Amino acid sequence: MSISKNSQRPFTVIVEGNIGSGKTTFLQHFNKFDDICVLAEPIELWRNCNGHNLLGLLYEDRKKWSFTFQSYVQLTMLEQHTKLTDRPIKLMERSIYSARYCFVEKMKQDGLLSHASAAVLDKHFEWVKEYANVGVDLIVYLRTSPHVVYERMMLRNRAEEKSVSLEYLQALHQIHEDWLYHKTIFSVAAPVLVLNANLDKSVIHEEYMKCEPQILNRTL
Ligand code: DGT
Repeated sequence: MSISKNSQRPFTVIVEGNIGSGKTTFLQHFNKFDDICVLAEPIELWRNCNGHNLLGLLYEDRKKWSFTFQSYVQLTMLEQHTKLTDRPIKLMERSIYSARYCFVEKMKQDGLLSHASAAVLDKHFEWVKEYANVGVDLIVYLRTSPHVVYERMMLRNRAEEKSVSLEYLQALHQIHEDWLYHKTIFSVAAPVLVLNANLDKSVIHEEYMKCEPQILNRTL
């Protein structure tokens, strides 16, 4: 694994959006292209870190496990960003940016991280941004309304997410909006393409196809 900032990286696209916004389906849509290295979110790693289900622990007791969880998310995201590939395009589900700007931010707002823990995460994040090869070229924002993703989340019934409330999704939505749509908080690492991800699965592929030129031809 190389984390040299100077080493070449593929054209890198990150897919962002609220929990349940359809990032996995989006990635599946692009799986068919030989040019693209598709990297799904490392959620299975978060569910099994040497036998510990960190995602489960997090939702059981957020105050106790937020720092531990985010430390591991940051590591696994760094691995994804720097994973070598021969393909010219890399498509990633989420990023080290949403981990910090959305999830850590929400934890700070909710008082789940001590000032000291937040400082450690921030120092790590700032170092990675400065010295590691985590640049991105395009951000695809799957824009949804919180009610829609809440329903989807209930339907998929992921065991760990039973305690996730509509209020939590609304707050997370607002942070995504401020970061990627209004661009009023944090810096935006690349141009943002906004898609209507409220659409039903039966028609969403047409919406996804709107991205194909930007991703495959790399023109913006
Ligand atoms: P999709 O395909 O759009 O439905 O994607 P999801 O909902 O499977 O993926 P995502 O990343 O929105 O959320 C997966 C779970 O992991 C969800 O319970 C939220 C949690 N999660 C993801 N990234 C982070 C993070 O950086 N921090 C925290 N606290 N939770 C995270």
